[in-house]
Amino acid sequence: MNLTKLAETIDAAALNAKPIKQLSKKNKFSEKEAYEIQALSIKNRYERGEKLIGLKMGFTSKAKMEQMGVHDLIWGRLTDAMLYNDGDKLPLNKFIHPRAEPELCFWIKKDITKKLTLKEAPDYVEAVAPAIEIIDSRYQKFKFSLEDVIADNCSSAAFVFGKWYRPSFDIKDLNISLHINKKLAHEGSSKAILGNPWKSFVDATRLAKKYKEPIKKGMYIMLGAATPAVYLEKGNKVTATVEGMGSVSLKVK
Ligand code: OOG
Ligand code: MG
Repeated sequence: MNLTKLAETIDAAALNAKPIKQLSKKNKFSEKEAYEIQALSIKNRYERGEKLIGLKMGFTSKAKMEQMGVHDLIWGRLTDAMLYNDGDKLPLNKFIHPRAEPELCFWIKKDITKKLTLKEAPDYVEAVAPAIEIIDSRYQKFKFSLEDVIADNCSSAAFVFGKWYRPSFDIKDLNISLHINKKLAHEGSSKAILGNPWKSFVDATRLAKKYKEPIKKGMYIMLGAATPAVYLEKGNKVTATVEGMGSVSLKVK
């Protein structure tokens, strides 16, 4: 099996916003190989000039695992081309079938070279913000195996964050909600993220070490959704609100 070829297939699907069949239907590859496919496909983005600016955690909540029928933590890469500003327009034609999820985002204060403990973690975080992640599986019908979604950079497509707060802001049990055009789509608690969102960050440092993708100063870490994701349609205004942290939004055009 040619991992480079699979990486090219998935990269082209993302670039052209054209869905493909699940890679795993015709190719058997392991979780380790799936991460190799992910790294190879992101290499194509770097070659087009994109820069790595962060990492994202996925399936850190039961709500998400149940919605997608998988049961393991995953991580993916965020590039500068995926970053939007609060209030920006999100061009639907760049995506296949985008979904939004409310999240928390960390901004990294200094390079991390080891797996951190929960106690050490706050020292490495400059700030925390409410955020929206736009996921867009490159697979038809948004259906995949765990290996498929890892190879597909964990559906990463876009992200946006709101105002920054000090890392001492207690984020362990905050109401997190997602509105579409002012109508509540989902709400939950930040507790849904592994019982404590800081644990998601600790896991990110473990995985960054394991897969040799160090978390550096200035990077963004998306900690994973606290609620299921919602499909977006033209004209939607999608807003994520985190208790005590205000809101962040995108307009789908
Ligand atoms: C995979 C990405 C999951 C999260 O926050 O749990 C994720 C998917 O659902 O397509 O980003
Ligand atoms: Mg997410």
